[in-house]
Amino acid sequence: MNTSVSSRFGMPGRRRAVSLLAAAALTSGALAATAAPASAVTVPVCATPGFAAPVTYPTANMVLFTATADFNNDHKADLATYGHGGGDIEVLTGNGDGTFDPAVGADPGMASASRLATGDITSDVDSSIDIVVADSASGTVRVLPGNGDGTFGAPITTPTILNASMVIPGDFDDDDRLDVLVTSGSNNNSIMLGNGDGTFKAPAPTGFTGYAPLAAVADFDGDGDDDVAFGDGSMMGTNGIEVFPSNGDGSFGLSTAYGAGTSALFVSTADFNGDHEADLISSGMGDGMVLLGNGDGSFQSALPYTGNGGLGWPTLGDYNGDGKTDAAFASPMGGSLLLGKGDGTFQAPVSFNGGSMGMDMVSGRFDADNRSDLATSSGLAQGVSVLLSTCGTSATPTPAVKPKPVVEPKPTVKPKPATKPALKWKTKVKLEKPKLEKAKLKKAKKIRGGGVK
Ligand SMILES: [Ca+2]
Ligand SMILES: [Ca+2]
Ligand SMILES: [Ca+2]
Ligand SMILES: [Ca+2]
Repeated sequence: MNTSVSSRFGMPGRRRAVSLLAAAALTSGALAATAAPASAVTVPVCATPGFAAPVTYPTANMVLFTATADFNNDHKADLATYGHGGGDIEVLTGNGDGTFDPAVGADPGMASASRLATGDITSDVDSSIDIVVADSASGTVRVLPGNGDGTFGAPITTPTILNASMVIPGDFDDDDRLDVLVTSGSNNNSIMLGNGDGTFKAPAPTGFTGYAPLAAVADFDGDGDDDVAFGDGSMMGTNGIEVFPSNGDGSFGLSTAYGAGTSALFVSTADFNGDHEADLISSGMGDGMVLLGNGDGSFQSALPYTGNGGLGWPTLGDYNGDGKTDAAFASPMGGSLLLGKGDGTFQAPVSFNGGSMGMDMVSGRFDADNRSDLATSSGLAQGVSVLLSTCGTSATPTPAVKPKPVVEPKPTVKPKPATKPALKWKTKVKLEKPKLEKAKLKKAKKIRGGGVK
């Protein structure tokens, strides 16, 4: 693994909180969960939002990175980890009640991976969720094709840029096949268009030559292809965020720069004000900023927030179930939860006990309530910790006892506003409900193709 700052902090791969086919989250990231519009959601008030004590599931490796998606097509979120020691990817199948089955190794050949990203990279072959990473040791983008049952086929590798530090899935040429943005600590951030079979075309530079540990991918201007936002890439930077509009062929137009405080090191995306337009959130050394998107590729002035724990990237979700996007931050000293007000600002940060937290954290719906939960690497320990969101009660499920299969709670269907399609953010949708990704993506594309915003 390279030893750049980004690697040490664990490059999040999430990106597009909303865009792409990623089931993660993006990578997660995306991530995470986009909250439904506050106005359309009626939910009980969460009196004292927080997290139950972390439950740690053993892994063979010392977990650096974690991802969540539904790898076995049972509509329950699963976990994947990568770390040192075991030297491979491990998968923990989720039971849908907040517990997970024991870790199973998936790719013993991994040499030095970036943060894990997920999505249906091999969409021409099947519809199951795959894992994609940047393997800096071999200089490749590495895809583990999911078999749809929690296992994976032989890795598919494609040569990539030097010092690749993270991959973020997106559809940059609007062909419904997942591509990847590959970021680097050596200023060669590039796009690799996906062939739909797990391989990619040769890297094409994005035009952003800064250090970009965590970039945001979403369709910021609503034209159907995914765009990219980079932080200024400097630990001490002052430049803010640069937004690159996609040309729809894997290349990008001229960027627009937005002021975003003193350190936009990490940039992620979600809808913070419920207007279904992708917004941006930055963080880094010190505090961060939210930039509300106008839906045409432009953004409003930065709204500051405090409470990221000093250095960390936001893990976005709806942790109190009020339909407004929140941000959680991990640090070795403990977690920090910022509840969204639904206007791009946050309530005062609330600390939570994350146990022995690493820097990498992902959000997902691990049990049957309407709130996002968290999974985090457990510092230097061999395991992944699951933190279920609570609302004043804290019944922590124990991993040892496997509950009988009861009637599986149906995933809550988020109400959609009648007047406006909410499907612009492909990735976000995928993160929470992988099974619906394709259909939603298609629908979103249709809507966008018709010029509706
Ligand atoms: Ca599953
Ligand atoms: Ca594509
Ligand atoms: Ca918005
Ligand atoms: Ca919330």
